[in-house]
Amino acid sequence: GAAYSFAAIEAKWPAVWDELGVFTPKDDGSRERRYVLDMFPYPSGDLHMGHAEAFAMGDVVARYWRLKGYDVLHPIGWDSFGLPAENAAIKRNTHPAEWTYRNIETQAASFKRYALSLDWSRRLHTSDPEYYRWTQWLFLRFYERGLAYRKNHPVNWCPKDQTVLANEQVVNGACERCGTPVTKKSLNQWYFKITDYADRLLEDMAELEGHWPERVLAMQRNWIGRSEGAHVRFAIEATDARPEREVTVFTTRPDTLYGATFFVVAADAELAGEIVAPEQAQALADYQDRVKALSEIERQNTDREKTGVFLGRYAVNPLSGEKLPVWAADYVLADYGTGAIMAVPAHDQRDLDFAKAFGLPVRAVLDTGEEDPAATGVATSGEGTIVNSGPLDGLSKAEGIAKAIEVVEAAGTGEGTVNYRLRDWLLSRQRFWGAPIPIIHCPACGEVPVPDDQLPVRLPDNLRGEQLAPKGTSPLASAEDWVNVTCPACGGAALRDTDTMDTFVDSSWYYLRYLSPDYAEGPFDPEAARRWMPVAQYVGGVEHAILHLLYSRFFTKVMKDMGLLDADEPFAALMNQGQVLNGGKAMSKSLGNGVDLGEQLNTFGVDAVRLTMVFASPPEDDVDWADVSPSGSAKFLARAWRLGQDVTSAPGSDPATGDRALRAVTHRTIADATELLDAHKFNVVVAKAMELVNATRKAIDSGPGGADPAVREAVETVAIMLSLFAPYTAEDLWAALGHEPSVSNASWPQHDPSLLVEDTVTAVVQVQGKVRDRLEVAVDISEEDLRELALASPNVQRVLDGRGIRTVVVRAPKLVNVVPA
Ligand code: ANZ
Ligand code: ZN
Repeated sequence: GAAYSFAAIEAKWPAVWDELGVFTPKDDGSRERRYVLDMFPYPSGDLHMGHAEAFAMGDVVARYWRLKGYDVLHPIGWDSFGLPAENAAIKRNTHPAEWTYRNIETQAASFKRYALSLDWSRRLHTSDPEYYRWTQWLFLRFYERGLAYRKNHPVNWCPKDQTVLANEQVVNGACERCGTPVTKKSLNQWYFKITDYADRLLEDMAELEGHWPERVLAMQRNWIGRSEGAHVRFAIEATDARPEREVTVFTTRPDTLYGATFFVVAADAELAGEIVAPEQAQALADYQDRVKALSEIERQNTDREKTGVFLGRYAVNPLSGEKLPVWAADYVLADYGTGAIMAVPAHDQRDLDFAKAFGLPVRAVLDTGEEDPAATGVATSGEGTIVNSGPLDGLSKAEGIAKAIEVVEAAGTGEGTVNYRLRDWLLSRQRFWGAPIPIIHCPACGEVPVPDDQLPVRLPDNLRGEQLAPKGTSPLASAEDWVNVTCPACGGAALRDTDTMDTFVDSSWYYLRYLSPDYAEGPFDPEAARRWMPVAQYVGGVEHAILHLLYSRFFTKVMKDMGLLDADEPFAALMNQGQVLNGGKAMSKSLGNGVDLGEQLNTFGVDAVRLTMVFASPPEDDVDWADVSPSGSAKFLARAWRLGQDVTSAPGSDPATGDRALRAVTHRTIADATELLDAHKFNVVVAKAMELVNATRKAIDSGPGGADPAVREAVETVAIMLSLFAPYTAEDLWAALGHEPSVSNASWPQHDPSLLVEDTVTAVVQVQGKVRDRLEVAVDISEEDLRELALASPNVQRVLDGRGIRTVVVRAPKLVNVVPA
């Protein structure tokens, strides 16, 4: 027969799929809807091995659900704003759009070749004015709700990229993108008030439990960082030079109030300069200079020796009346809690290290039975009984916390509170290639929103090359005819805001735009959202465990509050695919271990690469390309494809009349594969398909033969299973079986439970302990019958070679041992 050629079948099918529109959802309510989404790509060059893995996994889910009878939505688009396009444009003296849209075309062609079951009609790019018009519209709705605001604040600044960074974009003190140590700079910036949603972001995670990877939920929980505790107000005693001043601390351990022996404010908080005694002002200024010179990396190092400076003032403990020296130190963070703490060295290690460094007293107030922290240098934090603490004495830690809150509340010097680590989302960027912030600054009216009917605020298209280079202010400021506008409120001369939005704003709502990509009345049609949301399966890398997912969850909740959405959560289930490594290491230019996806596809074919990705490991595990065998996958696919050449029964022939043993294998495979797919063990499904191919080949060559309807049933099952991982081969096999395209229109087979009952068993026949034959026998065979069958075996007769028999041991139904005379 014909030979298997991946090139020939890759050329044949895409046009057919396009024409049939098999991957466009019906959206008519005839089937239950399911939305499958892969995190959309950033257009940096062509697709790479990582895309190949992630998208192969998402496609298994989409195709499986389609076969199961769901109406599946599986769209694609591009996250096409961002720095790399701008840097490329500066280097090549072009506009970022050129690089961006050229790369998008390259990736789109590769995606099509890769044969993902995508609905291309919904394609979007976040840098299209038709898209960012709605990003701006959403910004304005957030602004109206008080959820977008501007403030002057020290922000993370990347000196290399010359732009601010969100906390989330600072990794170990360095710019996530370029690795340059991040510094602080005070700037007027736009923020989204995500902190208003901290509680809901936390609470609604209960819905995601069991459907999202546990470690992602843990990272989100940790990022939101909810701490229960108290605000306690301390009076900083008046001096001749300074008036009394009240300073609030945040503590999770109000039970230790009597153990506070000193007081610390963040060295870089304005408060330090406001309260410092005049004679200590110079010492503080010197210390602040030292702190500023440190990189974030150094500051975050917890092992670093504690440093600080005494401010010449005393804080009064509101419960004990004790006077505590006030210090400024850099281990207290300006933007956590209130930026000031009561230091309890006996029970907090950081405070103890500081007390040791500066000879400050240590007083234990919780007797935990452990050794004295003053002596050991180890703070005690276990359970115990409160001591040395007036009204709290004798209580447990938990009782003490409750009681201390009661006491400070009664005294009017504090209250129980909840503190979050989560900060508001800094969204403005001093860069060009992003959605302009739709605000006009008017000398008379202040901030004026751009009216909805003037959206989008388009990026100017006359800036290019060097004009886009970062100068610390947005390049948009230099586009004078763009910046200068009339105020929509008073008609006077005004200026556009020249910042653009963080690209995480674009990606916080793209999953909704897919639902009605041409909708003109809003960002999406609320009716379409009602039909499709939430996303039933989201697929993407764990590098988005915090930022993108948290922001999208926040956007969803705000849109729900706006009445646009019913869903509380955007992504009902999440799958994180592993990385593709080479030689056990992530692929990188410096290691020179990169593998080019295009070359792999040219050498082995799309199906073999996809199958290899899926077969290598469960989706969430890494794949080491040095350990896998795409050529082995290609051989398997050829073997599967050849089955189609040998089936001679007609489509529709009744499998019930076919070979029962093969049917048992087929139906066992179907039953197992269904369970494995539901559990996302795609790699084992591939192994099952391989076993079925082997059993079928055996049935054709040395069993009932290619005309048996059970063989057709087995090969049809192979085609349907393969369509999840190897769509070209599967489609061709399906056609060889005499079916109309497409195999994607087939139904996922149902197993027949009666065929799974194992009513035969293999009996081993030994002569003098050596295996001489294996017999398929009924499970309930009698000892007599089994004995007779064994002795009749030609193999046994040959070995006996005419000798008589001493005894025959029979253990029905599995074993017979013949002992010759
Ligand atoms: C007194 C105390 C006694 C504390 C004790 C802890 C143990 P989490 O759980 O992370 O919320 N703290 C408060 N604000 C701070 C800041 N801006 N910079 C550094 N540390 C700060 O931690 C809350 C605890 O961290 C607070 O409770 C405070 O120290 C410290 F035995 O207050 B504690
Ligand atoms: Zn005005």
